[in-house]
Amino acid sequence: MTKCDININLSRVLTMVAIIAMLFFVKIGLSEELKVEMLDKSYAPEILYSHVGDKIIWLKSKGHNVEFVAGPDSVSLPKRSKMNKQYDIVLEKPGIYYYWCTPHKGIGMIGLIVVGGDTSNKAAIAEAKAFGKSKKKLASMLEKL
Ligand SMILES: [Cu+2]
Repeated sequence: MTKCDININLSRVLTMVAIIAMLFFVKIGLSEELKVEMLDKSYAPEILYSHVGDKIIWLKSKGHNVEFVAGPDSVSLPKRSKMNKQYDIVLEKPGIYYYWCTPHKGIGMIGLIVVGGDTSNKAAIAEAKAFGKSKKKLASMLEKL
């Protein structure tokens, strides 16, 4: 093996390392942290737009939680959160996700998350369960998408 061959191999290895490092940073750079507040009887924002892979955080608030009701086809919905606790999730499948606050689901404390700009399951979400005041509210929120 000549000195020249070794140099070529080394430069290939360095190129590969550089590409892997770039992919790693691009992946990290694209995922954001998005925060949702749980106010008196509503979430803020009520409609959240996220990228695939963003971390979504509901900030700790007394008397509220997050319970997913519907999402894109065949997705397994995140577990219901504990009352009075911060809740973090990452959604990997594009589409609309619909959730409510368990004790306030009948008085309009509902939320939507649109992941990856995909609203193709809007009709299915419109058919999902909604109680009391939340029925009208869900319909009007879906109109805004
Ligand atoms: Cu609540």
